[in-house]
Amino acid sequence: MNAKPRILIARAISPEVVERLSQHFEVQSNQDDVAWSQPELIAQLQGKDGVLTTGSQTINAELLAACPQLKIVANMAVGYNNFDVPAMTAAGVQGTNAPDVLTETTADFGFALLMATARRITESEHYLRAGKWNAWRYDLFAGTEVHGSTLGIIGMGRIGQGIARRAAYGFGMRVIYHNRSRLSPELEAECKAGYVGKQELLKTADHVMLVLPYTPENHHSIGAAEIALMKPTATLINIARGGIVDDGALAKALRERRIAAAGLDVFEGEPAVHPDLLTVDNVVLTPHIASATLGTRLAMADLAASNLLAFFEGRAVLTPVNQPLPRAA
Ligand code: 8YV
Repeated sequence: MNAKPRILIARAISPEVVERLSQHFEVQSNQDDVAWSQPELIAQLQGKDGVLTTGSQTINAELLAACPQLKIVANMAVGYNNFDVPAMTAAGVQGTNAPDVLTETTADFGFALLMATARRITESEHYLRAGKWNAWRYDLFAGTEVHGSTLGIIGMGRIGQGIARRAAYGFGMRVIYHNRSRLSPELEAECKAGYVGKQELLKTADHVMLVLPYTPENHHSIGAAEIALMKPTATLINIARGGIVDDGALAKALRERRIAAAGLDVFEGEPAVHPDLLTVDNVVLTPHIASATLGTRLAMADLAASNLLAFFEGRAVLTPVNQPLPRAA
């Protein structure tokens, strides 16, 4: 009988999925809180046939060249900007992501962050905990209206559509969106969302929600010039990827009250956070937890595991991001 394929689990995941994988593969698992550096990951990948990893671990040509036995990288994330897809394809390495299973949970969080930001929930809690609350005032932590306002969504994939439905049906919001391609008329009608140009969206929306994938082309695509287009009463929510927003320019705009507030779950260079963001009051900051319910994280890991199983059983992977060329022997 052939030896079992050797799999590396690069970040701590739900124990049930480690157990499932262990029944089929020889598994080595990083259950530490700390992510491996790139040289550490390369060292750990020696002799491994596959790896289950997260969106924060870079898979590039250098790593692929240093890990000739590697055949598949299963990302436990819908976003895969951590992959150099052409390099993986050329190297004959299959890439997979984990879409769909996190859509509704992530859309819930986008809305939670919008509510917390517009209604100043964390800022007012800090005030209360600091013992500063001594009287009712008509304008104490007066926020921005959510119901009936206009939500602008940039990036109208599955998660963006989930947010649009929540906004339109749950909160009676007017929804406008901008995306690389327009939705079908049927989907626009179902999401009650109207397509607009990016500039019009930034000028018109009361709340701007970023849900687009990161690409080198949209690096800092929300910077000082774009923020200047927004209403001074507007809020900006980023649940997409760090790097899409110029965090330094945003911190400056928030400090100068050029926009009312921001809610950020993702940061350029995370887990580091731009120091200027830590010193402004009108921003809600969360540590990349939009998909973080145990059920959803289990489903994401399970889908990554299913991709590994399918691959090594010679079946089609469930959620491929490339069609690799044959790997050189
Ligand atoms: C992940 C995410 O938690 O799915 C994504 O793209 O950003 C998150 O759900 C994160 O990338 C770790 O894999």
